[in-house]
Amino acid sequence: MVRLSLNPMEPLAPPISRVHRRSGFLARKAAGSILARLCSISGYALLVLAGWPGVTALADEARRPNIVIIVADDLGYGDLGSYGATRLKTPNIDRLAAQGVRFIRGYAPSSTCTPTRYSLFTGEYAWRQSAKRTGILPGDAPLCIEPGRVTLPEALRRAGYYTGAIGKWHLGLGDGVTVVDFNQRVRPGPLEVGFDYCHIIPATVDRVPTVWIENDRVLGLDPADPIKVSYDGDLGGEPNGLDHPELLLQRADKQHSGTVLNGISRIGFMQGGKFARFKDEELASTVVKKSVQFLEAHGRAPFFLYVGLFEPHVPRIAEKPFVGTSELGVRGDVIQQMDWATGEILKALERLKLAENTLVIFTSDNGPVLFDGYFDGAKESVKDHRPAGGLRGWKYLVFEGGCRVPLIARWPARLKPRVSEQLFSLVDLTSTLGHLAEAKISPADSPDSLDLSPVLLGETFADLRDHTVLHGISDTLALRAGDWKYIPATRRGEASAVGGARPSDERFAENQIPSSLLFNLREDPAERNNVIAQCPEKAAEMQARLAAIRQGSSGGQQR
Ligand SMILES: [Ca+2]
Repeated sequence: MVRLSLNPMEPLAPPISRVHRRSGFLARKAAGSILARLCSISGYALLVLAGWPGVTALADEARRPNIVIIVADDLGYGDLGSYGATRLKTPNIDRLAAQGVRFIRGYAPSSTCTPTRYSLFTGEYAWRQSAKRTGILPGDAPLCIEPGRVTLPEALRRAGYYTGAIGKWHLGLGDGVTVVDFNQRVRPGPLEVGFDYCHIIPATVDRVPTVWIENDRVLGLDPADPIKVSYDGDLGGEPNGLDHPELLLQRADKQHSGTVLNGISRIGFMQGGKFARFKDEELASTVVKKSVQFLEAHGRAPFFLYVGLFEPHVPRIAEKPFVGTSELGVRGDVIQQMDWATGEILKALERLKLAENTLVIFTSDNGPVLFDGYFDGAKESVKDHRPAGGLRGWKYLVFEGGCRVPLIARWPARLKPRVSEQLFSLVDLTSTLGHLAEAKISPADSPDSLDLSPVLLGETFADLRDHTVLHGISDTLALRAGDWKYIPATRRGEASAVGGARPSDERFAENQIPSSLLFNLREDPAERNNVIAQCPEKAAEMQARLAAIRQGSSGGQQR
């Protein structure tokens, strides 16, 4: 019943604690025990007092967790000590994993940033929308979530949570009718899709504009020096990376050779806003500072904090204390910086006595990539470290390395530390967290999201999700179901270049699937042995199931 040995499809995910499942009774007992601690009274008196209104309110708050979701950017399945890395020091996240539920079949629904984050907040696979809305968005793209939709943050807000987003956004800003003007109120944005507060950068650090936005205003903007942004052509007035390589801290490819800002050439062009521009070497500290301030200000209410970390996405510029601290070059340095940043947020929860009843989720939005536009030495310094933990592929691809990610959930009041084999897609966070927070999110609002809270709480032995769809660039899809993975041949016109990059680029070449692939992940976790010729019936079944899910079915899964 309890499988202690991990099957071979989990190549570098040693258990850090025994696989342990717990009953609903134990979970309820844990909730009771925290209440007892809170009240400092005996269990008997607790039962007597439970009917009192004040105590009921207290019980509610002990039952409903505060929620912090920390999403790393391009962190691979093998990039943490708790997931098998030996050359990286990630003690804070490893401790979180040891204290919580560590999933070894956690999946980003997409292998790139925007669509995964879209799915995380909406409970819908991003590929159901137009790629224009949910592809890898430029920094001036409109908001890709429909304002007014009952998203995860919106549902939590309606359920009485104070909601905040800090760090990376990359879900677009503005209505798409008027070109977003960063000198005015930047709306709609996070505040229109469920957040009470935000302190974000619009897209990614490698894209213009390189500014912070608090709520709906660019911070530090001087009206006399307005911001202009273009993804079509150089605006002039500022050096670009192609003409001025002498200004660069890191050489870059053509796509990343737009305006040079803070010694880094970016994707796109920007003018003005000189006082508003962020410094790359202060981004992590800013995320920590703002997250801690958020917890200090709102720790009394039930709260939901989304933290979009920047590491280890490019450009990788470590803050001073982390420069040269890893044995894997700058990518290692920023991963260790990311661990520090996570640790600071966890420390703040402890200091504020919020840790016990706060559900902390740590994960990544997609798999790793070494070279991603900047010649920063990451590739040359990787040694024998395997960022994807030995899985095939990387960011951008539907192979396991692109989508399988670390996924950790810690909630001391209710979750006992263990390793879980439950297949868990980040698209499931909407329904799962919504349920735990007693927030109303209908299946219509979150059509692809399953409530996996019984698994999280250890209340069931059942496998509540036996399949998930994985999504690569240019809307390539794969079906992961049971032990099997089916990747259909690339259709004509699919898998083309992304964002100006060439399809012959080695990052994207494997996205071209000349003929359909079928893997048995239990026997072949690295997706090396295509068995479609030996198992045509299984392939046909998977093909039909994927087609049905594309058409809107739940793929035969109960919800
Ligand atoms: Ca990413």
